[in-house]
Order: sequence, then C-alpha cells, then structure tokens
Amino acid sequence: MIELHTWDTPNGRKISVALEEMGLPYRVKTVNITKNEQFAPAFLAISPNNRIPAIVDPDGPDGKPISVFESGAILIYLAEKTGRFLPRDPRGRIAVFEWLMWQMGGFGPMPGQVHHFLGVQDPTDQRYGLERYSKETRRLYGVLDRRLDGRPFVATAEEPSIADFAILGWAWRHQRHRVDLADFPAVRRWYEAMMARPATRQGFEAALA
Ligand SMILES: N[C@@H](CCC(=O)N[C@@H](CS)C(=O)NCC(=O)O)C(=O)O
Repeated sequence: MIELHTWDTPNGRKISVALEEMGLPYRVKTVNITKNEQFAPAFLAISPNNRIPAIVDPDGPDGKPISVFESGAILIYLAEKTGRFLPRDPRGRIAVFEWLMWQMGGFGPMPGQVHHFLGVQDPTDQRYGLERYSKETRRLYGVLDRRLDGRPFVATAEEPSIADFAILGWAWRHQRHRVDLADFPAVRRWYEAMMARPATRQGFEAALA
C-alpha cells in the first residue's frame, strides 16, 4: 500500500484527492509541520526539501520501492502508474503539464505568500507583501477564469486531469487568501463541479492530521 506522508494543507490535499480519484489504497503518515516533524532525518530521506507531501510506493516501476517528493512529480507518477487523469496523446498531455506547471510555479506560491503576510502582525511589515501577493493571486484567478470559460476542466474535456487536482488544492483555500469566487464565475462553476465528485470530496475529508 502507498504511504502518503502529509499534513492538512493544499499541497497535501492534492495528493489525497488524486489517490482517492484513482482508487489507489493508501496509508497516511502524518508529518506535523507545526511541530517541525518535516525536519526529522527519516522524513528528509524521502523528502530532501523538508516539505510535505511525499509518497513511498512499495511497488515502484521496477517492482521495487520508490519514494517521490514534490506534489507535481507525485501527481505525474501516480497518473503514469494508473494510466488515469493524464491523456496519452501528446497535445492533451502537454496541456495538462502546462497547467500543472502553472499551478506549481504560481497558483500556490502566490496565495501561500498571502497566507503568510496575513499572519504578519506589524502593519508596516505587512502592507507591501500583502498588497503585492494579493494582487498577483487575483491576477492568477483571472487567468484561470478565462481558461475555464466554456470548458469543463482546465486541460481536458471528458474528465478532470491531475492539473485540476493540483489547482483545486489551492482553490480549496480561496477564503483564506480572501478571494470571493463570485468574482470569478467560471472558476466557481468548476470548483463546485469538482467538489461535487465523491472521490474528490473524500480526498478533502480523509483524516490527514
Ligand atoms: N513545491 C512543493 C511545496 C510543498 C510545500 O510547500 N509544503 C508545505 C506545506 S503546504 C510544507 O511542507 N511546509 C513546511 C515548511 O515550510 O517547513 C510541493 O508542491 O510539494
């Protein structure tokens, strides 16, 4: 059974959603990042950047155990293992990679900074960072809204892809980064449709902490 080393955060939830959607059995190993468990040597051995999530699959590609860190790499690994949620045709595949990389590079790091600056107590220290990252986060929601206008999913037509799971992990925290989905109607329609999927919902409800 796959071990999922994780915590109840957007990057962690991407993987529990993907595992549930793929119907892969998994066992959660919690890494309490509020208690610095991400710096434990045993965790660093599978996640050298000391961040969740990471997985250990006892049945890797060569039949031997493999560990994978970085949520984008984990999603690609799981999609290739199961043959699900990543098209085989090169055009469909590259579209999924484009939106997965878009999430990893922006729609995660930017709202993550909003979360950080919201916690800064000194208003002078807070102002510039909060303004900068809130503006960039809203810009990214606008990009996503235009992309989803007239499309069911971000990169595929018939069913979601790993790019939807990745983006959803962060959209799940829209209230925390103070984005009202009413301002982004296509994102809201997609978000509600994704959250209505039983496996996706289970991925967000599974006990991770
Ligand atoms: N690019 C990484 C980011 C992972 C990440 O930032 N994880 C956060 C929780 S969402 C974490 O482990 N933080 C612990 C720390 O900052 O020490 C991925 O997508 O896997």
